[in-house]
Formats: sequence, structure tokens, C-alpha cells
Amino acid sequence: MKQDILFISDLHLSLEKTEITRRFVDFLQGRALSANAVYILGDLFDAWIGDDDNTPPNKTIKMALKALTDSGTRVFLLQGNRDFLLGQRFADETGIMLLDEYAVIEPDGKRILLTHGDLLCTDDLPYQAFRLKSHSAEWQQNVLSKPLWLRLLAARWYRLRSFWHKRKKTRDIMDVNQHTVIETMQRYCCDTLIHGHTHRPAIHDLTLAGHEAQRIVLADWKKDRAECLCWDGLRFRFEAI
Ligand SMILES: [Mn+2]
Repeated sequence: MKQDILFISDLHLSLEKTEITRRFVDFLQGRALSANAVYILGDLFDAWIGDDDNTPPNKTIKMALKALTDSGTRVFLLQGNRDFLLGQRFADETGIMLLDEYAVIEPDGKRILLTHGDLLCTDDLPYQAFRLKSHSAEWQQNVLSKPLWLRLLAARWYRLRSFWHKRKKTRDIMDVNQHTVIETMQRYCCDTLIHGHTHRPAIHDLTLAGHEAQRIVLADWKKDRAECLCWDGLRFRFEAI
């Protein structure tokens, strides 16, 4: 019986990272088949410029996801800061379900808050300003109305620019803000939060209005190391892939 619930994030799939693509396809055709549900918490792709982009490895990934959802494993996806243009057409083609930027799930009576993680990095003011702008319908329509070749080119430029910007930012600014974490968990009445984005995998214990709480940070995938978080109905554990 399909029982486990698996959580992954930050694979940053791209044309260049063939090992990670292969590892992910193996995961979809192997481990994920015996899971009840798979939650992908953002940045599955290193860049997503529209659901009409079928350049490699997108088509391979879509087919593998479709085969998994056809098998009965439910797949949920929440957009990251790299693939926030991923939309309904992708969901229709693969059978996955899109989640909002914050989603609450309640497996086995446990209330868990899911998010990508970028919204929690409130110290990074320039990024939050960009996020607000780029999530408007007007901005997205403007981008998606451009021809595919122009979007492919722009994405290459954007990735390069983001690499240089990141080098200049301090490590603290790029981590979550503790106050935002607590405020958000209380707003959603959850004592467990799972997110990715920061690439700092860990389980943080914290206190929330006198109660024990946990913030679980998922690992990004590397070509020689990848893992998922598994909820087996009783507890969480990290599993190597
Ligand atoms: Mn991210």
C-alpha cells in the first residue's frame, strides 16, 4: 500500500545538470512509486520561462511525472523563486497539483505548513521587492507574451546576474528571518514547518507560545548527493536518494 509522504525541493534542474535529471527520473520511477504523495517545494527547475518551453530536460521530466501520477502517487508542487512561472498547463500535462505559496496539510492528524522559503527571507529587501513585482499578473503576462527564444536568452542573462548578486549578499541576509518564521507558523496554527530555498538542510527545534515546534529545511540536490524527507505516519526521517 502506498503510505509514505515524501518532500523534496531545490533540484534546480537544467540542461547542464544531466546527473541530477537522471537521479530525479530514477526517483520518480523508483522510490516515489511506493509513496502516497510527493511534495515538491519549489525550484524543481533552475529557471522556468513558460509552460510552452519543451527544451531539454523539460519534456523528459514531464513524461516521468505523468507516469508517476498515472500510477496513483499524488504529486503536489509549490513554485520556487526560480520556477514561479510554472503554471496550470504544466499541471494539466503532468497530472500534478499546484499549491499556493503557503499550504497546510494534515497527514495523520499532524498540521504541517509548507512553503518554498523565499517568503521567509524578509531581510533581503531588494529580493522581496522584486518578488512582489514579478508575481503581478501584468508582469507575468508581459514576460510570457515574448517569443520563446527571447525568454530563453533572458533566462540565461538572469541566471548569470543572480549568481553575481548572490556573491555580494551576506549569508545572514539570505537566510530566513526568525521573527517571520514564528509569526507565519502562528498565523497558520502549525507547529511544523517544512521549506527549502536556503540550501541549509537541518531540523531546527523552536518554541512557539510555550509549545515545542520544528522547522525542517530540505536539502538542495547535488550531482553526487540527494535526499528526501519522508513522513511515515509516525515520524520524519531523511532518506538518501
Ligand atoms: Mn529558491
